[in-house]
Amino acid sequence: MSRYLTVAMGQLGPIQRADSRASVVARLCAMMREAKALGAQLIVYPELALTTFFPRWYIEDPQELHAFYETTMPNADTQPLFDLARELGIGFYLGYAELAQEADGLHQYNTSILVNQQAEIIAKYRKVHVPGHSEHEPWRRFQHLEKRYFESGPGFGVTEAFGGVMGMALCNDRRWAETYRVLALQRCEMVFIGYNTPVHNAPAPQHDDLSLFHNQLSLQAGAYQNGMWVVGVAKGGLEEGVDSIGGSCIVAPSGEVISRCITKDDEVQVARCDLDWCAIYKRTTFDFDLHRRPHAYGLITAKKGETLAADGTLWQAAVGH
Ligand code: CDV
Repeated sequence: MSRYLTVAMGQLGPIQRADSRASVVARLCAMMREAKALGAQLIVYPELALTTFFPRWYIEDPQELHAFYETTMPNADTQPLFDLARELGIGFYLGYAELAQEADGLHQYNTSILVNQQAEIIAKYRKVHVPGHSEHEPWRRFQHLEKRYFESGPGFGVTEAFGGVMGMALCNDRRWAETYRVLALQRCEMVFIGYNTPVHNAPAPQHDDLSLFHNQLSLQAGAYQNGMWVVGVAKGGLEEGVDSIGGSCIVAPSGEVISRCITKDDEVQVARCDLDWCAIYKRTTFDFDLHRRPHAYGLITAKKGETLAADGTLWQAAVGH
């Protein structure tokens, strides 16, 4: 049996600070038309896809900062994207900065939404692994103030849509094994992950040459070890003087990359993904019910100086307790 879903990556090139939302939405719409022409049922856009990656700046004025956030979705600027999606009958995943008025006040999240082919928002995800730092660190070439500008979201969930079980994550989430596993434990068959990743990693510049490798390594491992499709989509290129990786790709449950972007600009690539391929892995090597050993993974974590014995218990004799 086959359950095909044709998915497009809508990779973005840079968005400069002076670029209006309207101009960005026009770029997203152009890619949506191209995706439709290529037969896609869904297009995946990057993280923070409506603005420049503003956490690279230390911004003290709340009004100046909040200009980068959306308070409603859709809104006047993004409505054309929703209208086009409805006209074309194509779904989309979109990342943006969210300013949410909640009972206890204003909250800031790094958010993505999943929109169906009728242009209805069917799921919202708020980034869990918020990286970077929260105070101004002038020694860096540029800041990464996500911890200042975004709270961590509540967790990972799945949505039945597009003929399968879909999940969402954002950027740094893709480096964490837990992201994929928590989704896979909920039967996830395909996860969408938008990202913004500068080539330069200020706390660990020795990793700069490995940025693209680490991106792909994470996406491929997550796909294979969980028997799921992974769609990773970048905003790349030289944005406000900061060079970010591209490398958007679609990874099959086998861990193989079956489609990839080759530029760091606006670029659409598609893949025809059989959601039934997940079962080949989920029912064999990664049959969780049959082979996982949760009791051995331990609620026990070794602290510094302690050792875990083979059965997962703390081997206290080794440290003389
Ligand atoms: N936007 C991100 O989450 N970026 C992070 C790094 C560069 C801090 C990432 O893991 O790619």
